[in-house]
Amino acid sequence: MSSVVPPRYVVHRFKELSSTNDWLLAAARGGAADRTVVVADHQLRGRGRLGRRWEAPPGSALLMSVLLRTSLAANERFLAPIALGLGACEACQGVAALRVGLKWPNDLVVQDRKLGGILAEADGDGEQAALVVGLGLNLTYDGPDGAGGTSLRTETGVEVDRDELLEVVLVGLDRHLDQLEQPGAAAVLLDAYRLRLATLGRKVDVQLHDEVISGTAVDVNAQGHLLIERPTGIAEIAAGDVVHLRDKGQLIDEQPHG
Ligand code: BT5
Repeated sequence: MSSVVPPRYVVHRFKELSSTNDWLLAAARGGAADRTVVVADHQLRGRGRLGRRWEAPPGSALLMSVLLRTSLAANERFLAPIALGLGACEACQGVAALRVGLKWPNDLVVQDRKLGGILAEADGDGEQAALVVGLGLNLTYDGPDGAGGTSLRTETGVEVDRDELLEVVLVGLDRHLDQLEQPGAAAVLLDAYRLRLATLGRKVDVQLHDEVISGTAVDVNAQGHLLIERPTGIAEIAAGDVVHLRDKGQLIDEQPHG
């Protein structure tokens, strides 16, 4: 099969790495170019957010990171993982005919089952900052017991070709990043993000480091922050772990009056 990967991507492939994000952050410090990509069959220390682990047996997932030397201003860098998240959702639709949503900020979900996750990290700050955005997308492994995960195979019964999926993800990412160079493009990308965001309209608990905010997720603002409607007003969440609550379950749990 001939490759459709946009030519400016240079893809490095490994059987085993500590973590694709770690490898690429080190490569960035060594001067690696914009759109360098790394893919691994297996990670020994795959990382999630907040020091958590990302698990996947060898060959069971698309594990990749992309280096972006972006001209995005510091307050617009949150758009890079959104561009990757959208590209990944669209790739699942294109390659596996599966509708995948996003859980704020960037989890890939089918219904509420976690299909994939994104970890964005910066090396340095200011204009020279290199952004590394990593994606773990389950092909045949449903995630660790009890984590509520799923895989493309579980959802579709089909084993997707990892390299084909990688190519389509990169093409989609490229398209969204190119769009971002147009004036007013952030608003367009954010609209596409809102349409994918399974969190909007849901009752949620958001775990912050010292409290839980409960309410209905109503929007994301221009900074990508989640807006939660509560009886006391709107809470704006910059970072936190969202749990989608089951609306039906909540109704059943309600105590009858009187
Ligand atoms: C994330 O973290 O969802 C971001 C994961 C990013 C992983 C990619 S893989 C390529 C690149 N290189 C890296 O080292 N990392 C990135 P978080 O929201 O913190 O979710 C982590 C939690 O998800 C864990 O605590 C588990 O409960 C659960 N989990 C772990 N592995 C999973 C899997 N394969 N599928 C579903 N859930 C998983």
